[in-house]
Amino acid sequence: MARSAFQALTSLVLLFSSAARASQDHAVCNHLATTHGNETVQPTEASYEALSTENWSQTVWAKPACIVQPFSTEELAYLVSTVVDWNVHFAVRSGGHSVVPGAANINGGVLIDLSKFDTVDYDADKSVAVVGSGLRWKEVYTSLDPYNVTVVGGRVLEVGVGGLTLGGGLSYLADLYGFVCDNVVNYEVVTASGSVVNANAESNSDLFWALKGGANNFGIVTKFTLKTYPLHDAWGGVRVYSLDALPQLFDAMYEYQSVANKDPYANIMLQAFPTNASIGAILNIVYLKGEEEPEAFAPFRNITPLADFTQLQTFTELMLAAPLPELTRVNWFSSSFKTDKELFNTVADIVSNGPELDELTNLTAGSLAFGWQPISSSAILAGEASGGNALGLEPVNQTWLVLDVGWWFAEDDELAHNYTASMISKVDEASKSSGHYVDYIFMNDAAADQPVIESYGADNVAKLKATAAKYDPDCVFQKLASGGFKLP
Ligand SMILES: Cc1cc2nc3c(=O)[nH]c(=O)nc-3n(C[C@H](O)[C@H](O)[C@H](O)COP(=O)(O)OP(=O)(O)OC[C@H]3O[C@@H](n4cnc5c(N)ncnc54)[C@H](O)[C@@H]3O)c2cc1C
Ligand SMILES: *[C@@H]1O[C@H](CO)[C@@H](O)[C@H](O)[C@H]1NC(C)=O
Ligand SMILES: *[C@@H]1O[C@H](CO)[C@@H](O)[C@H](O)[C@H]1NC(C)=O
Ligand SMILES: *[C@@H]1O[C@H](CO)[C@@H](O)[C@H](O)[C@H]1NC(C)=O
Ligand SMILES: *[C@@H]1O[C@H](CO)[C@@H](O)[C@H](O)[C@H]1NC(C)=O
Ligand SMILES: *[C@@H]1O[C@H](CO)[C@@H](O)[C@H](O)[C@H]1NC(C)=O
Ligand SMILES: *[C@@H]1O[C@H](CO)[C@@H](O)[C@H](O)[C@H]1NC(C)=O
Ligand SMILES: CC(=O)N[C@H]1CO[C@H](CO)[C@@H](O)[C@@H]1O
Repeated sequence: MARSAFQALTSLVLLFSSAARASQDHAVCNHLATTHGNETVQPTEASYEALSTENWSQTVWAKPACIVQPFSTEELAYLVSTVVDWNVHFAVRSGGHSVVPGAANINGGVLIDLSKFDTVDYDADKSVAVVGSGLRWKEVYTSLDPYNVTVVGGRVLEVGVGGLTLGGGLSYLADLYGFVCDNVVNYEVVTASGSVVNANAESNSDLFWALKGGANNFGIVTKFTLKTYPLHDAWGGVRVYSLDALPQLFDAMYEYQSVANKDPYANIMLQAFPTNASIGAILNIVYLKGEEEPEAFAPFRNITPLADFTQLQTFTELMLAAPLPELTRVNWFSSSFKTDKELFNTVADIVSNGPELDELTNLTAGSLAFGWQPISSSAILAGEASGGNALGLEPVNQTWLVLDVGWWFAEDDELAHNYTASMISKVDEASKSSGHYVDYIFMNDAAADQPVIESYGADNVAKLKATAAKYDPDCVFQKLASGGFKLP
């Protein structure tokens, strides 16, 4: 009796507080619609539907109380202080390609859509470009192409600049210049108090370091100043193989990753679709010079592809050939490990023959792809040379494995998660037991429940927390913007 009365009371309180929250959400949205009508989209407006589902995976679609699209840093600063004053929950979105529910969209509350931060300003004298945080990489690269320069950025052109850069960022230029975050020289940030702060090596250097991998825990970045590098011509493209070629491809991969001096202009990413034999295995080959068939790719030469699309082209054209896959619901998981022949064989077996594959295939439109991403110690050393980042990586050669799972219906969300989580934990166990585990989970390829920031190491976590306490003393980016990879 007492127990059920207590339960009834708690649910009443919960009901009341969620009703109170909803009415607060509507009040702030009505206020913003009155004062900033041209930046505020209410659920009754025609563009709301498309904007609230402007995400790659349907698992992250949500229904915010309203969507705001500030068109300047000052407007964003005003908006943040308003939302904080009203104590309303919010989410921040750049390209919307995170697969983590709640990271870049929100049910109720305010969605801050950065798409109006969309300019690229190239400064040839300083060899930098100031890039708006709401852009996709396509606009960044095509704006810089006329000058024959590029930036260290994403590998698929539809993906957003903001999330990719704040998660560390893997680029085809990483072995040469470090990760995407290592090539940011200034962040313009709106903090929780509504102040505009520039974070770089000279001023606010603690925030500068924290943003290199620290995601949305410190403020909202409006513009990134990125180093530019001369680059125009490249060679490469994809080669397609049947799944039968996987053992040979893994042998070649091991050889490629263990040569004495890996050519930093050479990049490989192996993707395979063990649940979809008709797609098979795809090797993305990228050489950052206009030279055909460089020696770095020799280990792959004797494996006959079903199709070969490698050619001389511009670097942007090469990346344009990799479209955004059209999948309905998506999740992904990440694991990192050192280079070892036996471990490679074990992992290859888990991801291409594991019992989870049958289970996944039984889900409606269930499919699994794995991506094998070699990372050289030179990438980590280049990051250290440009001031270091929060990622906590040891300078060793390693592989960042990603498992991408796709399926159709919401009722299968949990099973898709569980089977793929089971595979990644087998990979983790194999690398741990053989002594080749790398304690780093790549945020941009990680599932919501993977402990990403914890993997940066205790010292880095302590520094990140101290920085958050300084720039966001009221924990707004932990409590009101609670989606995404948060500080532990
Ligand atoms: C097809 C495909 C290819 C990919 N290729 C690569 C790749 O080559 N390299 C790589 O590193 N990753 C890659 N990724 C992963 C990608 O980096 C992540 O999905 C990333 O989250 C995408 O960034 P976004 O801006 O589109 O995401 P969003 O979903 O908009 O944002 C992700 C997170 O970052 C936060 N955030 C975004 N912008 C800001 C900002 N300005 N200020 C504060 N917080 C912000 C959001 O709040 C959210 O929590 C790829 C993803 C896909 C789908
Ligand atoms: C919105 O209104 C403000 C103030 O009236 C104006 O300065 C701004 O240009 C408008 N923005 C858009 C996107 O129309
Ligand atoms: C860019 O490179 C191309 C091809 O190498 C060359 O024709 C063009 O003149 C260069 N443009 C600039 C602005 O340097
Ligand atoms: C990483 O591999 C390269 C060759 O690819 C080698 O020169 C280098 O010594 C290795 N680095 C470490 C730290 O083992
Ligand atoms: C997949 O579905 C088929 C048909 O329903 C069933 O016979 C089989 O046992 C299932 N496989 C797994 C691994 O659940
Ligand atoms: C992969 O196979 C699944 C069946 O398991 C199918 O539904 C899906 O469409 C295939 N994916 C692609 C990209 O062909
Ligand atoms: C998924 O795994 C969790 C945790 O192990 C478990 O509680 C849950 O029942 C599983 N879900 C399904 C649908 O199997
Ligand atoms: C507005 C928009 O781009 N929405 C897209 C969200 O993602 C789905 C699935 O890829 C697309 O069909 C929508 O067009």
